[in-house]
Amino acid sequence: MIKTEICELLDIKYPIIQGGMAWVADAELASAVSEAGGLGIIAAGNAPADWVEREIVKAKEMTKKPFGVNIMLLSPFVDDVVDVVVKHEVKVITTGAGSPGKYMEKFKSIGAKVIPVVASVALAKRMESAGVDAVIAEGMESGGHIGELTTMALVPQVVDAVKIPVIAAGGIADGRGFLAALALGAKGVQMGTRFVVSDECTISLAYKEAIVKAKDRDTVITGRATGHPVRILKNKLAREFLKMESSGATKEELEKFGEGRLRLAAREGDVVNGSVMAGQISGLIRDIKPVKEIIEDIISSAEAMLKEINTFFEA
Ligand code: TUI
Repeated sequence: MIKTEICELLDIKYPIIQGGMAWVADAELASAVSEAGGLGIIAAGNAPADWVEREIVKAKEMTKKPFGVNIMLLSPFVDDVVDVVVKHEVKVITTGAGSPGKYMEKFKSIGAKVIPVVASVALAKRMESAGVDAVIAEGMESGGHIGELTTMALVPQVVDAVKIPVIAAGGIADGRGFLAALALGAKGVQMGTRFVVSDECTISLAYKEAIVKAKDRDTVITGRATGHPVRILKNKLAREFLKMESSGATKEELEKFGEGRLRLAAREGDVVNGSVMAGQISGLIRDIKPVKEIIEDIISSAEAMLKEINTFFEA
């Protein structure tokens, strides 16, 4: 049985956390992941605080197990979202796209476990000093807003730089990736794209099918010019966006062009003109299946691999 200190810290069976994906990670997906023994996460994204509050209330009805909320720090509603998670005493708070430093006191006042996503050693160290409980080291294989380092390079460097547990994210979707993350010194994994392609994920079927169809080189990084690089699947929107970037469009023009595109793909199923955020591991994902099966397959194949590895030493 694979157990790490993350299981104890978060009161979960398996050290598997679901990524906090805007427009994707709602109460339904989060409660399914928590029920299956991982940690489900509701993503606040750019949503107003009343939406986040409704999802928290729903998730509490759907599972008695712990779940978390991801706060996207670039959101215009971030202050109100922080107040909502504090009001509902959410057990685990993950953050993305910035530093949660100024909210730490509020989070700690409710005894929440705070786990920021970091994309560098420097931020990981700063977060450790600020008193967070763990960090998620997210490589640029991930979908959505990304940093510059790969998971393979980032995770061991963060592991060596901090004493708190490190969770690996980016490019992980099966038992091999899970075990590789543990070999790098991580105490758990966070997966996004794999959970998008699950039965319980409520986004459009077209979005899930686009990931299933994707091959290894079918993602691209847009938005480098705006200072917010974002990995998405190649489509008409990606081509148009990159063309605008290379012809010198302003940050404002690009931001305006990108507005509402994730919602368009995720909720309306327009995977041609919408932004289909997904990680490089999309090419490995071939089937839409229940969350419980995703998690149990990862654990059982990791355990089988460990047994096999042991036989190498006995020979
Ligand atoms: O946040 C994510 N992934 C996301 S957020 C998002 S919504 C969005 N859409 C367009 C533009 C911007 C956001 C879609 N996907 N992952 C966690 C993550 N955090 N990845 C990278 C970072 C990060 C980057 C820089 C965290 C901190 C940071 O610097 C903060 C500092 O103060 O040094």
